[in-house]
Amino acid sequence: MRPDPVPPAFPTGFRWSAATAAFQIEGARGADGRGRSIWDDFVETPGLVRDGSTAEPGPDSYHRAADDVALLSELGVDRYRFSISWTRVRPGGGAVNPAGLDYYDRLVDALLEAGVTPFPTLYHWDLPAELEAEGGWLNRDTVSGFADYARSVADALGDRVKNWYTINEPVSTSLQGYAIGELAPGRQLLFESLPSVHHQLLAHGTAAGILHDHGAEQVGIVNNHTQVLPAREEDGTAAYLYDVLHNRVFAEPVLLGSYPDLAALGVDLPIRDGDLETIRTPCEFYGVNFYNPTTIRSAPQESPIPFEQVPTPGAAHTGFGALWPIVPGALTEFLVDAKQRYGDALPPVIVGENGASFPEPDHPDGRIDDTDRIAYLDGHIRAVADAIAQGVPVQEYTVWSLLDNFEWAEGFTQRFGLVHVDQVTSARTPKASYGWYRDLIAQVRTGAGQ
Ligand code: GBH
Repeated sequence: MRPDPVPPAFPTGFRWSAATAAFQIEGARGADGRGRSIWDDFVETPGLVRDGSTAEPGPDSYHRAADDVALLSELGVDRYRFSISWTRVRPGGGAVNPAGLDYYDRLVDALLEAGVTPFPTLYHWDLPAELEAEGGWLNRDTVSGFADYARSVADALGDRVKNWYTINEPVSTSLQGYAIGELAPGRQLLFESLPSVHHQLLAHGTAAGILHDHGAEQVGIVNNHTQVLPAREEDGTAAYLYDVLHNRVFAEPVLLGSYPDLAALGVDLPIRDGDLETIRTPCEFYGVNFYNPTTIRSAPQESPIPFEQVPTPGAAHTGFGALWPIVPGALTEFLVDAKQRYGDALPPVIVGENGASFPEPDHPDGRIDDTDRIAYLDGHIRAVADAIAQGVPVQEYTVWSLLDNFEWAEGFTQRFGLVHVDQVTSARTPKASYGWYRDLIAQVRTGAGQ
């Protein structure tokens, strides 16, 4: 079904963006003295990545950044969300590697030249492997390592880059990386993983202070959020716990300066005096990555965790499978609920990622008419407009992703791009959704304020 031809209404000044992340697009892992990250270890461990791929070359954006900038410019986005690789800038978490900074220095200049505002993320999951060997995000020392890294990036780019995301989706790192092992570093610590939550949030607050000291105008964390739905009436407790662990543990220290009550889980976080003040450092926006609602039921007695995820009844799903339902209204409801819950403690919201994968050929002959992606994006963009109409201060919307890229444990099997990428030749071919998004941005801009 083609979307409604009447474009949604957005306030004047609403911003549009598209996103990528370093490990997912750069390739060129041997270039410039880049160190090893936990993702290099993960992709080299047989059986962990679905198609056995290693992220190389993928889009090869390390060598093709000019192509990416041209695509962004033609798309007409206000900003580009990309991430900076800690292992290029400070290999091993050690001394600054100027050659590693050069790539980002050139990318920033090229974006500014093209009229696209650079909006980098400091941490999108590529922790130096040497730091993981010392405990990674379970170890409080990683916070000071991150502060040093943030300082060196701000020193090098802060004259031109004024807008920053600190940490991407700490929930994915804690739950999938440290608790159940689906993502790097592949640990299976269940509730013992929780110190990684506190240390990532502390790293966010510490870096936010450093970036502000370097003249940053807009800084924020970007959390992955979901609307949690109980499968049956008797699943209320399981759904409540999942909401605490997936959403509230990450939102409330940042917005309110306190953690939700974790007593029911029997865990203690390694909080020291002053930590919560650091985590609550005032920020100019709150980043929300949103993909789908999550339906939860209580797990069988023998399970080590008290909940499990099940398909959302009645919902179609993306190419990622039954646990990735398509329910655009869930985004409106999540945003309205967050505004009700947090009131004035919620700063302007930036949707930092939203998008979907669908099965598409590796080597298309001709154009990819990705009507299912267009419908998904159209529905979620209208859901954002609805939330704004209900009083939620959303300022910006970002498509995940500009490019087909390396989808972590799913390797190259999931395509999220507005632009198709041949994973062998790295050739870029805009899909129908690219032209659709370009036209939507232009129409909304023309119609804004009317
Ligand atoms: C975001 O994660 C990420 O920020 C981004 O890098 C990613 O490409 C994008 O979404 C699309 O997934 O089946 O073991 O591979 C959103 C949360 C975490 C959901 C990983 C899918 C897959 C786990 N995602 N998860 S696995």
